Amino acid sequence: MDVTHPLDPYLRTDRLPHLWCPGCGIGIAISSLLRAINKHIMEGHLKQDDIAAVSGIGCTARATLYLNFDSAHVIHGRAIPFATGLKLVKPNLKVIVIGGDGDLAAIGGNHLLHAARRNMDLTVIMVNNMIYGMTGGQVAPTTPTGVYTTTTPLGNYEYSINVVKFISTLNANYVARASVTHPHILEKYIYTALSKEGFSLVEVISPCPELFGRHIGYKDPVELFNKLKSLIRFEEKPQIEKSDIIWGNEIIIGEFINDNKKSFLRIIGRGV
Ligand SMILES: Cc1ncc(C[n+]2csc(CCOP(=O)(O)OP(=O)(O)O)c2C)c(N)n1
Repeated sequence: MDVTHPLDPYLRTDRLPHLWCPGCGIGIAISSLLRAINKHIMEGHLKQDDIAAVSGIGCTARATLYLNFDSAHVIHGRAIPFATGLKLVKPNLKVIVIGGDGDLAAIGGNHLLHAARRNMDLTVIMVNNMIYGMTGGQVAPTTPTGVYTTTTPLGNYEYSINVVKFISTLNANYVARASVTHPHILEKYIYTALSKEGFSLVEVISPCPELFGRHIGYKDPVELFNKLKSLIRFEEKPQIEKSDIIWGNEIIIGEFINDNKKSFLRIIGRGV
C-alpha cells in the first residue's frame, strides 16, 4: 500500500532515507519549516515553484538535498552570498537559507552580519546544535563556555556568540529564537519570518545526541531532549540582555525583533 504523508509533496522522497542520526533535532526543524511553508501555500501567499532553498555544508545544510524546491547546495559558509545573488536576480522568489550554526555563524558569519545590516530579503533558518555536527563534534563559536567538545577536552574556554543578540543590533526585520522541543512555537516563528520582507532569522535550538549530548553525559537521545526541554523558557517579550546561552541555565526563546523597515529590495526599487 502506498502511504503518502501530507508533507511529501515538499520532499524528494526518492532521496530518503536521510543522513541524520536517530534523535537528531534537524528533522523537527525541517518538518516545522515545511508546515509553515504549507500554511503559506494553502493560504495563497506562496507557490511551491516560487520558493528557493539555499544551503552550505553540514548536517543541517544537507536539508536542501531532500527538499522539493528549486535548491542550491553550495560551499561551506557561502549560502547567504549565493542566496543574496539569487534574490537580486529573481526578486519574485522567496529565498530561504537553511544551515547550521557553524555554516552560518562561523565561516559564514561575515555574510550573516552584512545580510542583516542590509536588511536583505532572505529568511534564514539557523539550526544551532552548539557544535560542528557533520565533522565530528568540534567546538563552534556557539559552543557554550565550559562545555566539553572533541576539540576542547578540558572544556571550551572561549566566550560564545549569541546570534540573536548580535543580529538584533543590526537592521533585520525579524529575529526569533525557537527550540525543536517546542515545535508549535517554532512553526509559528518560521511562518512569521516567511511573511516578512527584508531579513528574517529564526535560530532553532536543537539537540545533537551523537556529538554533543553523548559527549557530555547524556547516553540516550531522549535524555538530552528532555534536558533541553527543561532548560527552554518561552517569553512573550524576551529581553535581549537575558538571551545568552549558558549550558545548564535557562535558554530564552521568543521574538526579539519584529519590525517592518524598508528592505534592501525596496530601497533599490526592486521589491515585488
Ligand atoms: C571550506 C570548508 N571548511 C571546512 C569544511 C568542513 N566542514 C564541513 S561541515 C562543517 C561544520 C558543520 O557544522 P554546522 O554548520 O554547525 O552544521 P551541523 O553539521 O552541526 O548541522 C565543517 C567545518 C568544509 N566542508 N569546507
